[in-house]
Order: sequence, then C-alpha cells, then structure tokens
Amino acid sequence: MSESNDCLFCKIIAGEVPSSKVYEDDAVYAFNDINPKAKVHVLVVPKQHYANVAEFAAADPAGLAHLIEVAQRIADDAYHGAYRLVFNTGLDAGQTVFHVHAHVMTGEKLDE
Ligand code: IU
Repeated sequence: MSESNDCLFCKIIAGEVPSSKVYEDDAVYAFNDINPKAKVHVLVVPKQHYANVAEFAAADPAGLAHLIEVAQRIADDAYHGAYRLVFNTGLDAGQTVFHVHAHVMTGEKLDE
C-alpha cells in the first residue's frame, strides 16, 4: 500500500516528477495544483498510497485527521482559516488521480 508504480502523486512525493511544494512532513506532502481553481489551490496528499478518502479513513483515521489539520494551517496562513476542502472520489465525480488528495481552495472569497 505504500507506493504504487504508476501513480503520479507517488512520483511527485518521491521527487521524480517536479512540483511546487508548499509543505512536507513525515506523513503528508502539499503542493500547488497546476490548474488552480482558486487564488490558492493546494493539494494535500498522504505519503502512503490510498486510492480514495474512504480507503484512507478506514486504514488510518489519525492520518486523515492530520491531513485536515495541515489543510487548516495552509488556509490559516493564506486566508484567515476560510477554505473549501474537496475530495473527488470516483471517475464520475471528477477524480483523475487515484491517490487520495485534498483540494484546499482558499486565498480569496470563494463563489458559493
Ligand atoms: P482530481 O480530484 O483527481 O481531479 O485532482 C487531480 C488534480 O491534480 C487536478 O486538480 C490537477 O490539476 C492536478 N494535477 C497537478 O497538480 N499536477 C499534475 O502533474 C497533474 C494534475 I497530471
């Protein structure tokens, strides 16, 4: 479960594919989305490979809580703690990378 050979985000975490890093610790890696949908649009990704948020939550609930704490801190720094947190899950919901990631959208007042 730790790494998937053909996973883009595993390669970004390993430094094999370049990214614009925002934050890193032992458990998570955060970087700017290449196609931002908000003034600040960061992806927060657990280093362990899980396909989606439900799989992550079931295997490592404390890890999910930590990821959300990191998202909160990014938004605290970017825009007084106001943010949108999105986990697209499944092809029909727009998930294109099957390594769980939180979209943290912040940095401005967001459209409703
Ligand atoms: P999704 O929820 O799986 O659709 O999100 C994948 C995101 O990864 C999407 O917003 C892309 O813009 C983003 N992304 C990226 O930041 N860097 C890349 O090299 C690729 C996709 I490919």
